Amino acid sequence: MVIIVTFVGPAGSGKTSLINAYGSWLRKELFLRISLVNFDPGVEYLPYKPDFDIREFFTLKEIMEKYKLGPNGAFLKASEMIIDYLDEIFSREPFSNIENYDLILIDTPGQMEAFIFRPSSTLFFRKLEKLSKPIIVFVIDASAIQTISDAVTLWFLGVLTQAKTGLTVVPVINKIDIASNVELAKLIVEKPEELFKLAKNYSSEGLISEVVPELISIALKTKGAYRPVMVSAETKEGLEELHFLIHEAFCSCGDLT
Ligand SMILES: Nc1nc2c(ncn2[C@@H]2O[C@H](COP(=O)(O)OP(=O)(O)OP(=O)(O)O)[C@@H](O)[C@H]2O)c(=O)[nH]1
Ligand SMILES: [Mg+2]
Repeated sequence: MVIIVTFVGPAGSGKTSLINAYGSWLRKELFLRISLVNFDPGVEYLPYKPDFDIREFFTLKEIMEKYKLGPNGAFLKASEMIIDYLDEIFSREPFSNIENYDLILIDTPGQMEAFIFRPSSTLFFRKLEKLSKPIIVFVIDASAIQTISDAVTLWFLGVLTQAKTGLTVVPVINKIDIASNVELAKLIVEKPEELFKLAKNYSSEGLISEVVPELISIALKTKGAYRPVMVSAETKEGLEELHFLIHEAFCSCGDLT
């Protein structure tokens, strides 16, 4: 059964680069049949050749001009348009021939509030669910983690993605080659309970010291059995662990027939 992985994460976290690196690695090392799909109408340059590209239907630029919108309004419009075109999109490669592929990797825009956190994404994922059990890889940018609250808020966006979609979400910490605070990033992966203790003793005053440990305890409750992995789309380290994690998440939430 095909594994469909949607890469989600804040702007610039490395979704596109990671899909490119992971897709190439899967082809070269495991000889798997991989299809790459672009759902970001705003991207100007893609490092990979997609089998399906939403820009064949519309681009952000066209929407901005046609509807006289700014970039954010145009992203909102684009996510509504994806739903209008849903049947047509799913009648195209690779969705029309999923038996030809082992994995389909889907790229999404970083403007999560304009797609993932909108009603459109529910319809999109319901459609994917008809093909296979969708897995979401949530990409966290290690170079954006400097403090405990950075670590927790980015991690928590993944928890919210899980709450919104109801799907299995595996967090992945990307850009470890340029991590701002590698020890803190590592804590999410290796000892999230430790992060909780640190946050409890957080010297900062007021709400943060109360809210942050609460957020961590919710994240811990919802994290499931998967240990996040640390990767770099640039140096390619961690790609094997990422594959193992995706496979594990797929096997434990769907059947393999
Ligand atoms: N050093 C380093 N840079 C990275 C890594 N992954 C991505 N980048 C860089 O980070 C920037 C953003 O990467 P993208 O792959 O475009 O990120 P994205 O999440 O697809 O961005 P949006 O689609 O705009 O949300 C680019 O300059 C990449 O070269 C990494 O692992 N290490
Ligand atoms: Mg991108």
